Amino acid sequence: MTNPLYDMLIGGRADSPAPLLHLPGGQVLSYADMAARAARIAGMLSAEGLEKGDRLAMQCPKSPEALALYLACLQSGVIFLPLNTAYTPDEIGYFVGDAAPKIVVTDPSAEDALRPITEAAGALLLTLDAEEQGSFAARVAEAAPVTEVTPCTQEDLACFLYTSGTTGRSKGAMLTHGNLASNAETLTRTWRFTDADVLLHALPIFHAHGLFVACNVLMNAGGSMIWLPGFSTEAVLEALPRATSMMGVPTFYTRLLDAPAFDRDRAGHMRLFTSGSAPLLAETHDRFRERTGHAILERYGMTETGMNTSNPYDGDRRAGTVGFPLEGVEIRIMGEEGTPLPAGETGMIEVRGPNVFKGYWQMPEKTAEELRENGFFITGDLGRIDAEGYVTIVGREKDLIISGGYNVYPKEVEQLLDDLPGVRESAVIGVPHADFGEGVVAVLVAEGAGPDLDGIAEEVSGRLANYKRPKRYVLREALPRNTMGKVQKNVLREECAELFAPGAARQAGG
Ligand code: MLC
Ligand code: AMP
Repeated sequence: MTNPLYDMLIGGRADSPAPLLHLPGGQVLSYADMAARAARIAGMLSAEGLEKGDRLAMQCPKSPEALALYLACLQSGVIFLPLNTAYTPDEIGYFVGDAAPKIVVTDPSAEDALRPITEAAGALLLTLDAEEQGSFAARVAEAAPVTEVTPCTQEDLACFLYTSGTTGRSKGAMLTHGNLASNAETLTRTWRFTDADVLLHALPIFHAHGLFVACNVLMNAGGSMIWLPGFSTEAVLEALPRATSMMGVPTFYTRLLDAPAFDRDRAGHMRLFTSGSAPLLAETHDRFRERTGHAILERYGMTETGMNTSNPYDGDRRAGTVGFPLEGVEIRIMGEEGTPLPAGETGMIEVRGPNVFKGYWQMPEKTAEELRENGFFITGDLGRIDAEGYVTIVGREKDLIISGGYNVYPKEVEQLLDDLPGVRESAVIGVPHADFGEGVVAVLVAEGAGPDLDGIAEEVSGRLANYKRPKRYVLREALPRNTMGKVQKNVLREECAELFAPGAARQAGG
């Protein structure tokens, strides 16, 4: 086979009438339909002169055509760069400058704002909306389909996923065909996905979870997906009786538990619920089991590595743990002295395996800081492995907030706030939030007459994606610091712990 990942996902079923996507209106798209869509898009990419190794960026609402675009890129050897639909033009400008894509596909509503960015970068800007209309669709309709598949090896690059860092600058994680294929194979086997599965797909498709875990696994298994544009409790409740399985972030499960209609009758027939991207509280796991009889299967992964660990399909799915290393994946816990720690001791989680990415795009020094020469990736997560082999994540060394399954790097928000009038300095923290797990809070130290909080909230909303924006602003005389001068964020987190509790006072931005 010349392009194992493409063949695994769609090429091997290019003539199959088996259902792939069940759409909200009742329409069904087969594997053959999807392969034909990918072929037409591949024709357009070729007509536009894109070649193996070129990049294409997509910031579009979820649609079957957006999935077909991903597959067409794999077919053509073009590196696919999916971008969160919440990113502002400011944020997109950075990714376009860094990755230099030849084509950028966006929602028509962002076209005017992105035009100067793509023109400066020499990229072609095309539009594709949620109804699959726009200049992208028009060009694809004109192109002759290409059924040839560009040969790609396991080492060839398939996708870039941008992930922010502790310095505030985003890095393009380079994922290979082999990374994605090996993870899809392992997860399909571990979670027993088959062509009889119908996955309820309510995740976005611009991140590892919704695209590589959900779509890749289902397509590898030959199953189908109930394709929802996003998560809504009503739509999920309505679709559940037709599904066998669902993958979600913890917010999906807490929202379902808030709905009285979510009960054993609605969920009892399901084969599997999985959770990841953020910690699932043991309390949520227990309430879910009581309500439905199902133990949610929690797993642990990240952009740079795909999935690393999973609770067992058979056996004890232990609340508060992320289970065992996946087949072929090594996990070790490192102490501060740089030596591996024995069972039960807490240290830095490091991961090695065919799932681990190739490095950060054009950032060899960042790659060297996080990816050891011996292949272990330093995750920034702190954890331990117990005597039975279960991995527990106990915290993060990296300064990271996870809100509703999206990552927010405080540095990026602080850098923006520090430059605003009336702000001497800021500290951005995550505090408990019933819906999103953690909610973003900005602690500000005033300068001069002090900040205009409404003005700040407005400025921030023009510059940062919605999930990164502080939901509360708190003013403080000074930031607490230790003797080394480092801001003690733990002190601030304690002070602000109740900010999102029911009845807590609201300020600007929330
Ligand atoms: C939306 N908002 C959020 C938010 N999502 N704020 C904080 N955190 C989030 N995740 C904002 C909205 O802009 C809005 O602001 C307000 O919060 C309420 O919005 P909502 O309508 O309630 O949000 P909704 O559209 O329902 O989205 C919530 C969500 C969504 C949980 C369904 O965020 C989501 O789909 N999350 C999944 C993330 C994911 O796929 N992560 C995988 C990463 S991969 P305002 O101001 O307009 O009121 C990875 C690797 C791995 O991590 O291991 O999987
Ligand atoms: P991302 O960079 O978006 O891929 O986010 C990856 C990070 O999400 C990991 O490094 C962890 O900190 C966190 N994460 C993912 N899954 C879990 C989980 N099941 N429990 C706790 N944290 C998780």
